[in-house]
Amino acid sequence: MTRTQVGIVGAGPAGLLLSHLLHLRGIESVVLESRPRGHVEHRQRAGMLEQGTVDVLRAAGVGDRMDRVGLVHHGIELRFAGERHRIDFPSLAGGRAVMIYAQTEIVKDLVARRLADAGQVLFEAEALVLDGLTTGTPTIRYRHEGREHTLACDVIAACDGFHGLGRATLEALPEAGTHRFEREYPFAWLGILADVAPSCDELIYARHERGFALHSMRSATVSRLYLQVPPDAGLADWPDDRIWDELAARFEDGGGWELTHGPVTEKGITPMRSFVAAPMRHGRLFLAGDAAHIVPPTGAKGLNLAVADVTLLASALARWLRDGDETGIDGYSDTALRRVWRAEHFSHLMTTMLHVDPAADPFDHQLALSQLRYIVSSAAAAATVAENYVGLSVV
Ligand code: RFL
Ligand code: PHB
Repeated sequence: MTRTQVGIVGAGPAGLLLSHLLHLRGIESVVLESRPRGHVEHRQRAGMLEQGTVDVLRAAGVGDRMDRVGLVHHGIELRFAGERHRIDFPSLAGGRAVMIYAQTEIVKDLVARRLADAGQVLFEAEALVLDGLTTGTPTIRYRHEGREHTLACDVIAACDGFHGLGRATLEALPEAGTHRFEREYPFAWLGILADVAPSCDELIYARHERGFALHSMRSATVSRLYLQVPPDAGLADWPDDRIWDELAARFEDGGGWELTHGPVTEKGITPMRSFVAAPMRHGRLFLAGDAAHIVPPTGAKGLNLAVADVTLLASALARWLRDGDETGIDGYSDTALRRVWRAEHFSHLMTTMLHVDPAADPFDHQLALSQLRYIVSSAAAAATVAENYVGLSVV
């Protein structure tokens, strides 16, 4: 049996950043991660950071590489019906901007920093059972190097993603009173990484009658692109040539804009889902990040929500564990959920407006087009998209 103040399950961005923020406040933690370090550091996922996320990483002293190689973007393009429209963030959202910096890089920066600070991050350590949640000493039973161990803690933070143990544990306890709110979408995203310079300076979100497409990037030489595909699509259905042809068709603007092709270095399919589990706390177990909520990636909010949750949780836990002040932890779930629901709404709006539901009737199609036209012709409507996209400081 070992002991720590905060036992953290999961070394994704939520768990690693929580551990680092607690360390800065003099609170000790142990992070247990079921997968190997290389897997966690190379899993291709999100890439767009809100201004607030950038500010948190800088203030925590883990923003140097982000500031050196990240790309600051001041707008996005909406493309539909052969038209191109720019949403300008600084003029519409109080001078704010966003940063393109991949989740893989944030995770590498945080792992390096935790290890440099002699933090305990155990890879290939799978949490098996969370116990004693309403006692003064909850425990985590986990398997590491072929043996089972027990970690006794003051608090457990489940930062273990959508398929993790934290939420499953709460859902199996009727007294936790966990509610699920969820929505499935009749499509998925096929994402590629390609060794080619981006064909645009800012992200392009395109609605085309063939479906949605997104042009994002990782650097001046690496592009990240996504296509709406059927929910049951397999990678075998999508050889590289078909992907490039489909992307070119969906980004078509009738005006000579061209998509440059390049070698595809990675491909994956992600289901689309909206999900919230509430409350995000039971006794001494706290959920943060994807463990508690999922958004479809169209609003680029998943990683940003994970960062917002643990920023709140770290200061609430520090006040409690250091000063005995419980107000922060008592308000954690309600405060976090306000931001979560704002992001759920925005992500749902972006998703339904930009994707083509094969079962939708022409009425839905016209509603989506009308919503897009409104956004690109009214400063008030454009500001709604801009301020949600760059992130609201108070929700
Ligand atoms: P993560 O990153 O899923 O990390 C959870 C970690 O917990 C570990 N784990 C366990 N460890 C020990 N014991 C157990 N029993 C465990 N069970 C699980 C897992 O191995 C993992 O390392 O959650 P976190 O930290 O909350 O971070 C959230 C973000 O990762 C997530 O919101 C975004 O990446 C969502 N997301 C995207 N967001 C965007 O904004 N834009 C995107 O393009 C985008 N693409 C994606 C995504 C999420 C994906 N997932 C979850 C399948 C693409 C994918 C494929
Ligand atoms: C990405 O760069 O991976 C990305 C950017 C914006 C999104 C989703 C994904 O909305």
